[in-house]
This record gives sequence, structure tokens and C-alpha cells, in this order.
Amino acid sequence: MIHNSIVESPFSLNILNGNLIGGKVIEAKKCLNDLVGFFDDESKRSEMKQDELIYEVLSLLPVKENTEGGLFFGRTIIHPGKVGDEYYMTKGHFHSNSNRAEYYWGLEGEGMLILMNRDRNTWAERIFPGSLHYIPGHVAHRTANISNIRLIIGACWPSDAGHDYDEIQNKGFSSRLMEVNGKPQLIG
Ligand code: S6P
Ligand code: ZN
Repeated sequence: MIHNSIVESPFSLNILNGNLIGGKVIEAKKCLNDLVGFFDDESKRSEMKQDELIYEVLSLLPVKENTEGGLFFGRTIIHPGKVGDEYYMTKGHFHSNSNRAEYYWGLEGEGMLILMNRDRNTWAERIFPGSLHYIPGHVAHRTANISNIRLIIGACWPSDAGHDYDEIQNKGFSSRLMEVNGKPQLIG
């Protein structure tokens, strides 16, 4: 027998700020003390207030991690600020299943999506409310806030993408996003 029914989606999204409700939503917060070694000026970073919140991530996981064929949905807030001349940013990662792609889009504030391929060529795309970014597989990605207000981005990625932080943790990106004469510039 065929059953018909109209049901509400278990998930909801605040389209203004990316807030996610329903299902399994996990939250991760990164403070300055979680980012040892990620900024160029480590001694400056170590002198700053260590419990300052740099970024916070909500991830909606409707299926188990590593499920082939599923999709995850997320929202990241990067707070405004700099370590020396380097804008607050996420750690950045390749995907563990390296060929898995991802979409990002801007919701609030202004930032840069910093991208680096396996040959360690780095480039960046400007993020603003309504900007849409396709991150191909095999490309590491990190976001930096270049505004004075919080930067909010949305993201959608395959549930079997995973996160590989090793290369970025050990070698960083080949260029860093620094403020030079009041403007963001990729250095390196
Ligand atoms: C997941 C996606 C984002 C980031 C988040 C934090 O594939 O790219 O949800 O996890 O922006 O960045 P990171 O580099 O600390 O994971
Ligand atoms: Zn990713």
C-alpha cells in the first residue's frame, strides 16, 4: 500500500545569519589558544588574550560522518580582529577524501576565501553577502575576516569528505592574508 503524507522538514535555517536548528547540529568553537602556530606572528598570538573566540562552526549532520552520497551543511562565524597584521581566520584544511568539493557562500560581513592547490599555489576570492564559491576537490580552503563586523558564511559539503589538517598545520598555506596599507594582500 502507498502512503501519502505531508510533513514538516526536521531542519530549519535562519537565512539571515545561517543559524541551523533541528536534527543533529554540532557546534565547535576555536579560541586563540586553539590556533597555536597558525598565524605568522606566533609570539604576538601567544601574548594576546588566549580565551578570545576567533571562530565558531555549526554543522548539520543528517547522516553519519563518512557516509557516501550524503551532504552536510554548516555555518561559520569568524570574528573580526588581527594577530599583528594577519586577519583572524580559520585553520583551513584539505578534505581527507581529497577529491571532494564544497560550496561556500557569504551571509554577513566581508572576507576572503583563501584557496591552495596540491602544487601549493594560493589564490583568494572575496566573500560578501550573496557571494557564492565553488571549492573544487584537492584544494585547501580557509576563510579570513577582513571587516570590522563578524563574517558569516554558509557551507555544504559531502558527508564523506572528512578534514585533513596535517599539511596546513605543518606547512601552512604558501601565502598569508595580511593587511598592508589598510588593504588585504596575499603575501608569500
Ligand atoms: C567543512 C567546511 C567548514 C569548516 C569551517 C571551519 O568542510 O569547510 O565547515 O570546517 O569553516 O574551518 P576549519 O578549517 O577549522 O575546519
Ligand atoms: Zn571543507
